[in-house]
Amino acid sequence: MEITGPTILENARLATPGGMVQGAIAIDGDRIAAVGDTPPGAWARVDLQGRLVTAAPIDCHTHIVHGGNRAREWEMRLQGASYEEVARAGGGIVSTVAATRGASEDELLAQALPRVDALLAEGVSCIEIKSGYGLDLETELRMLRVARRIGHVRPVRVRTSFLGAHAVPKGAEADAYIDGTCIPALKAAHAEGLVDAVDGFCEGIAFSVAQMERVFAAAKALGLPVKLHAEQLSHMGGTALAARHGALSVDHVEYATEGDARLLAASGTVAVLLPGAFYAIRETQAPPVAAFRAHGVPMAVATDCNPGSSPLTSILLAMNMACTLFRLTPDEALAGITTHAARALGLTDTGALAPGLRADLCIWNVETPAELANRIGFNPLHARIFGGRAC
Ligand code: DI6
Ligand code: FE
Repeated sequence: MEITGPTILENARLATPGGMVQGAIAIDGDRIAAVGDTPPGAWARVDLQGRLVTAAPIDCHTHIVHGGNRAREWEMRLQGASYEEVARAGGGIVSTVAATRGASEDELLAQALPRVDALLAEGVSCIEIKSGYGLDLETELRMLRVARRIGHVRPVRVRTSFLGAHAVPKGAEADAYIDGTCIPALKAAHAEGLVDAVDGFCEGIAFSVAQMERVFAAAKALGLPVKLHAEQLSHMGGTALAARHGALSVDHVEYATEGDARLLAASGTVAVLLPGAFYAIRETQAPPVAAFRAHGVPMAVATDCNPGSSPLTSILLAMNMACTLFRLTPDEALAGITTHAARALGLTDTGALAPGLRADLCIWNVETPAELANRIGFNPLHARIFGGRAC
């Protein structure tokens, strides 16, 4: 498919914020010009033959830039070791830190691109990419530079999150690391224009609420929005902290409570569900989806693509898992990888089929969102339109 000028895609099934609409969607330049009815004028026309059109998926939580892999550690976990046991035994995040520190910018880019391409093959238009496997100033910045380069060498938008507070590096003490390395690295990365948001891992094996509070204060001083890996393995109070700071999102949230759901609703913070991590570490506690729903907390869905807890590079499988494992409806899962994913990144110009938004959309060889979410390991993408161009 090619789009060379103002174009009407007609005979489509459109998944709009208000529900399914039969009809046409018009694209003018990099924007959606109309949804539902056909604007007058001399537009090129493409017959979609009843195909489903959605906003393009946004993967709003990834650690897609990293060195090496952790297949060996996975084998250990298959023998019975838990994710936390592996981490305490010197495996886990810190082993990826060693591999990432040892890789050049070009090597990190070369390792990341096949994973990026897997997401693009499913139509993804925007990827959030975190640092957090450097844990020193130089490597944190290198990861973020690689993330930015991905947006230049592929037709995809990249949003970066500084995740210096991901793990305590070997031999360091947590408080000294936060004040002496993490916060100075954040300032340096921001000065280089490498940071769109600030993230952290609030957990027993990572950082406390008090430590994250200091990172968030530094983010605020720089005018950067915050987000947090919260209540993934235990209830630490990270959700309440994030809500207090008006965070864009709290991510994982398996151990969040109904009280947390109330706080998130009040602060307008998105709950990002990461079923790939839940699956891969054989977690048994599912996030409180019913409470999120009852209190009107927007739920996003993402891959959490990382070498340890979620070696997943399929946004469609994340969508399927969100339904099967967490009981989201297919419509909720679709909103989770589009509208609410955009919101989790603070993006207001994409993530829905609505006039005036960026023309980031996907045409699928299925008829309904349920068909899109239902299959496992099947990619029905017909065409991907990124900023008004088919590519
Ligand atoms: N939670 C996760 O699931 C990932 N990071 C985090 O804070 C895991 C990252 C890894 O295991 O390498
Ligand atoms: Fe993560």
